[in-house]
Amino acid sequence: MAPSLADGNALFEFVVLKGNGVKGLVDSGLTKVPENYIQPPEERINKSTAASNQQLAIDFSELNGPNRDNVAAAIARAAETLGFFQIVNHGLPLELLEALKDAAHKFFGQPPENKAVYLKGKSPFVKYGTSFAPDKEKALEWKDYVSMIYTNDSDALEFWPNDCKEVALEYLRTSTHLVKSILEVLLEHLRVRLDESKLEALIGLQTINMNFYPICPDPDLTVGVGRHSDLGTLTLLLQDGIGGLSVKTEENLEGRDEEEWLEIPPIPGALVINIGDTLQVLSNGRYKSAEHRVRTTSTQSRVSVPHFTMPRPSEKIGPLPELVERDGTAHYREYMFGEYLANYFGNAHEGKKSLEFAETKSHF
Ligand SMILES: O=C(O)CCC(=O)C(=O)O
Repeated sequence: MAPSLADGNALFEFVVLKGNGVKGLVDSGLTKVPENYIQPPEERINKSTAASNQQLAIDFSELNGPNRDNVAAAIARAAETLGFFQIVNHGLPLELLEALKDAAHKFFGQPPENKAVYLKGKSPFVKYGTSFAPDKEKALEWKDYVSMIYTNDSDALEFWPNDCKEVALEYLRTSTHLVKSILEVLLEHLRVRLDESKLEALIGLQTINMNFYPICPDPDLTVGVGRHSDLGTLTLLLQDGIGGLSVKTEENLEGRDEEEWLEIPPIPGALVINIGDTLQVLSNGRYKSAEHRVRTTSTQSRVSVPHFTMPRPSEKIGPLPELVERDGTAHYREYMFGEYLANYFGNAHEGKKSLEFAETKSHF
């Protein structure tokens, strides 16, 4: 039974510890946002203030044709400025994208007890949960998720949830190919060559997540995901048609004199790509890991399916030596990626604060 909304501890136990998630709370018939979810005013997302990003989706198929140089330049430019771009004609079948969204709805539509078997700590291959760091957050995020950690195909088929495993694995297989091509373009632009094994090592740890944002009685008070950057190398994201994802531009970007939030509008059939902290570090700050956040909606639940690629925990990460030599200084120190992971998951979302872990004194 759903707890009294006025009892914060009971609500936390119901949503987080027992695995009912925000979905369980919404299904219990709530009509107002409980205190645990009310964001401080500075974190709330006012719909009217986000401008729509006019950047067009990049036609990825042109990377293999006569227009390659222009497409590669557009990818590099987006990575150097906003840290976000969208691609179409990427080669992932549209039926697969539809099947992924359906699988996400199916997984979260199950009774709570079926999802709770995957609660954090129960399996090394799957983590089901809600919000990002519920123990550490001032206000919870209005989101449930399931994270499928990839080791190999047979573990995925044995341990990932039945409703999602086949499509999620197919998504991982096909999108890894895309991620590698994007990484190659970005390295080429920096005039750095990495052998195949080093490239593999930079994306040696991969997860497919499914996010579920239930309808919210008052989106102005809550966040679906708070301001954060991703920790890894590149993220490839499938979003449905509801919208709500926005990215923060930096000051001085393309003539702006102050930072601004730009919507990343849903484009049918497109995939969103964003730069993670690791690529910002590797590129010695040239590529921008993008700060982003998600607004909730009051009309329909939203799903998104990110494919996170990152180095293995035992990988040593730091700015690429060619770039340090060229720039004359390293803006980030070297560390084991496992240390970065522990620091990232040990803190609540707070914009790009995660990168402070890697910054040196010469950081701009
Ligand atoms: O749902 C989205 O559009 C973005 C999700 C996200 O930022 C995340 O899962 O880290």
